[in-house]
Amino acid sequence: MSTNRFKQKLKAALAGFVALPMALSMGSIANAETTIPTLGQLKLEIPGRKADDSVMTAEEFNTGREIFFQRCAGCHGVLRKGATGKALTTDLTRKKGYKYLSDFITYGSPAGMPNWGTSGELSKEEIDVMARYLLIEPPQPPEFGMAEMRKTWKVIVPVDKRPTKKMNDLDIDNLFSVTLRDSGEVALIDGKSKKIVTIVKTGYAVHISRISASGRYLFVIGRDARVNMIDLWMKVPSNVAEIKIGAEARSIETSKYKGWEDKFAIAGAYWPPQFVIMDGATLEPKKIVSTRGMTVDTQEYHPEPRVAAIVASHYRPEFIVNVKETGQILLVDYTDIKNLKVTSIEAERFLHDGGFDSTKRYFLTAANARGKIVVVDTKKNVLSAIVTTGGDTPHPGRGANLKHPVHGPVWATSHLGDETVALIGTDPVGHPDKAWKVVQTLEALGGGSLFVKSHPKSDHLYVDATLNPDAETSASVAVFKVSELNVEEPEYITLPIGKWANITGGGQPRVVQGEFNTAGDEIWFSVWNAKDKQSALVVIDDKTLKLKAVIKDKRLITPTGKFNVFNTRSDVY
Ligand code: DHE
Repeated sequence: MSTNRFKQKLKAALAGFVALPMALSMGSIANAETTIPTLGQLKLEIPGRKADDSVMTAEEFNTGREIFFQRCAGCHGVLRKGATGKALTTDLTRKKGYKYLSDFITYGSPAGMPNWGTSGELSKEEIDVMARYLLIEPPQPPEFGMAEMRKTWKVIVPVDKRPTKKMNDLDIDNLFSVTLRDSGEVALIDGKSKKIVTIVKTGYAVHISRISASGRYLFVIGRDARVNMIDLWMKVPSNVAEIKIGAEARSIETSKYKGWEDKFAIAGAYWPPQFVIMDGATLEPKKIVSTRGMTVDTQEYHPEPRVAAIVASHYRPEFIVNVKETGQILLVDYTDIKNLKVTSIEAERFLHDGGFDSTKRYFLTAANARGKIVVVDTKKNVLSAIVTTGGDTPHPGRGANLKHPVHGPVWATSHLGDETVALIGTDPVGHPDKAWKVVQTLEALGGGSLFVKSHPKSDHLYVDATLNPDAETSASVAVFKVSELNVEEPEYITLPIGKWANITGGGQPRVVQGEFNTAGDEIWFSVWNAKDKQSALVVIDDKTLKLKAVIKDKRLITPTGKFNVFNTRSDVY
């Protein structure tokens, strides 16, 4: 037990985030065409090159494009308009020039740009190519409309061939869907026995799992925008439908409003910037909606507003869609898809992840690069507040709901860029003076935190520090006792989860994303190592904070997110 405090202001945490292996599958994008100008045309100096030299050869251009999509697009955007990372449009890059760009890529910056050169991630030759690549116009990747989507759509098991009742003896509600990031699979693990029930092939670098309101269907989305639909009623759960909804994506959700359970699924794409509403039983694409449009602040057109988190309203037949770059939150009414009604809420730019308060009425979501949490009232369909967290880059996941001994119901977010955890009051009726205000700031292990977690039955708040550059910190979790938050500087307990996993064969395993079981008496963490190294899942007894189990299996390759069926479908966190 220790209360070590790492107070470094860890901008490097952000750098680590994008420096993680990100081999995106960008096949369709890799065919885009562009003309490559000469140095004379651009009036640019590149040491050792003459004015009539092309800025790069076609081969170099392909290399640059591939590296950009793998390493840079997540933060800077495919069209380089900037989001978490700075804009890299040619009006800016040409002003800075080749030398500046290659130095920047080599050494990084304290504001979060990874040091691609000095870290050894990119060679000198690759950095040279990247600096030149940034001097020419970004290629516009192809669109992906209904025709392309339908070509990829497969119903593997038609609805009338599926079981009419549950064919296995699994406790489905206490099943965990575990992302096996780099093998493009999910492991379904029984919550009680901790045994792997089956491993299901999914899209490349799976991002998240979400579960239909009934609990029968599991939806998984990969970074390559492939959606897999798994039927948990089958003797051995497996894929029953599949579709690709673009070139790159992160979010998926299903309809949850009473009377509309399991009716629709929705997936949001990073490229092209759009979302698609699909049939909830077959994934047949029904309606594609582009998210291109005006930013909420300067009201300028943005060509690449990516779809970040999507949640399903419990108060209305609506999906709530975060549009990252424009800062619009769209409330999409799915009762009449032909005459689609969308309420557009002016929120804040750079929306990312978020979740509900304990009543499920308010959606709290991070505008991470703006240091804000936006609150939407999903009953009245209005913006309730925009809260400045006071920390650097809030990153809540779905957040954590706590009953604070002084401030009443609060929702928590940790931060990528520093050690703080902001607690925001969420009870406008019982505690009106605290609602939508940061009522307390906790200090946890250090920067690089990705996720916080609690459960209505737990008296603990768990905070990871996954991307902290210090190996011991990134393999540990801070735990606060909720009933003891009534002091000015609450202490936390450090759980050395990475150590408990007793990983053999090396690597630098990072501990990420706690997830409770259905009963709310144990919490699971991933011990996430490189894909050729041993990883594990570690289960902690929530009452005693003692190690309960370590799950190891050579099939558990790069486990990251874990999604308990009951908690995910009912938004319990
Ligand atoms: Fe995630 C959720 C985007 C990197 C693990 N991630 C999300 C969501 C978005 C997102 C928009 C919310 C989806 C929703 O609720 O509908 N993530 C991104 C990125 O753009 C980013 C920063 C960079 C990238 O290029 O992908 C990124 N994410 C990561 C990782 O490196 C993580 C740690 C490991 C991995 O598997 O790739 C990671 N993201 C997760 C997890 C969730 C998530 C586990 C779901 C958390 C939850 O509790 O719901």
